[in-house]
Amino acid sequence: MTFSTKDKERLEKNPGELIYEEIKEFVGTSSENRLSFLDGYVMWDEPLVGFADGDDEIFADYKTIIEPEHLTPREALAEAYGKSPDDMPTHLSVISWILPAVEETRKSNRLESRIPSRLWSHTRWYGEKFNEKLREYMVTLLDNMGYLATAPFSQPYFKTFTNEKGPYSNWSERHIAYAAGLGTFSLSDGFITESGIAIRCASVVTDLVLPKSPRVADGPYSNCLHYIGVNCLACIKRCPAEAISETGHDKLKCQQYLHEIGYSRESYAGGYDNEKSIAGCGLCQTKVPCEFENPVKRMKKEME
Ligand code: B12
Ligand code: SF4
Ligand code: SF4
Repeated sequence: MTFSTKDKERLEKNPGELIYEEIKEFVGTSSENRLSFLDGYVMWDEPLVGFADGDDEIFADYKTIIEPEHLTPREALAEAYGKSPDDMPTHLSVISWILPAVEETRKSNRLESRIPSRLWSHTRWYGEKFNEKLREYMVTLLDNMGYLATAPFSQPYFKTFTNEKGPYSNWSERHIAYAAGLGTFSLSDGFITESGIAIRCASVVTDLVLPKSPRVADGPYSNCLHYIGVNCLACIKRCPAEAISETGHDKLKCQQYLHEIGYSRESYAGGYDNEKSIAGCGLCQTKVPCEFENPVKRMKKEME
């Protein structure tokens, strides 16, 4: 990957736009976003991109909201370069992106009530492989431009743990996306963006200074109809594991269901790397009002 004089001019003029354009272009053109064994089926729609200040105090708060192991962007970048957080440059930024599932995938999952559709399952597996390529691409691009960069999720130090509520990690992509103003959490636990909840997300930490995206949400759950007092609860009915209730999402029940789901190999034939490539569930993220849009925004618009 080469970085031309033209790219340098773009970077100086508007770094945020350059980053957004690069992510959008990669999603739009990469063969990794296409399933060759399904006539080049495209998995992800146009991305959403947001930026957070690497030293935003919310990252320190996550040590209490999640667990003390959750890394701040400064710790994550320093660890990737084998240095101390204090040795990192003064200004750090976090780039966060959202990959919305295409309509056909969402529609196919709406028809299911026990296991995910073939398209959802493939998108869970190959779509995350694409997400991984996008992380790599962005880190290489920033490195070629002369900046420090790391995708914490792809680093050997990324870990998942379990506490009494269930699994958590030391780099939660959704909490990063929340910090970058891309959406909020919900009753089902999923992250609701302007393109809905049927998404995947990822992030990169860098010392390229980027404009902080505004956090317009009123609070960490304000894109969910339930938390603004609307009787929705559609996700509760969608969950075959009874892992969602009016008090929230039981991660342990959900995880157990994902392990014991008993996918039928015959009905998912084609294009598998191995056993693991039949994966996911996400029934609570389709056939619900938050599937492909911010339902609270829609409701407010309808009331205008
Ligand atoms: C461990 C894990 C799981 C676990 C636990 C999920 C969880 N809620 O943490 C299990 C196995 C259950 C799981 C299931 C699924 N997963 Co998963 N999983 C992860 C993983 C690897 C780590 C998550 C993590 O670190 N969580 C941290 C804990 C602390 O988060 P939490 O408990 O939800 O946090 C709550 C509190 O912090 C609370 N909160 C309380 N006070 C405050 C205050 C503030 C200010 C804030 C911001 C929050 C907050 O808000 C949160 C929501 O209640 C991530 C990848 C990653 N590195 O991020 C993917 C990820 C979360 N999974 C994802 C997906 C898509 C799924 C599935 C749909 C499976 C599938 N692909 O078909 C299901 C969905 C389950 C559900 N109902 O949400 C996506 C999320 C998509 C979305 N719209 O949210 C992620 C981000 C993967 C990705 N790269 O996109 N997953
Ligand atoms: S289905 Fe309704 S209650 Fe459940 S997360 Fe979506 S908006 Fe919230
Ligand atoms: S991912 Fe499946 S099992 Fe987990 S909460 Fe959603 S519908 Fe229930």
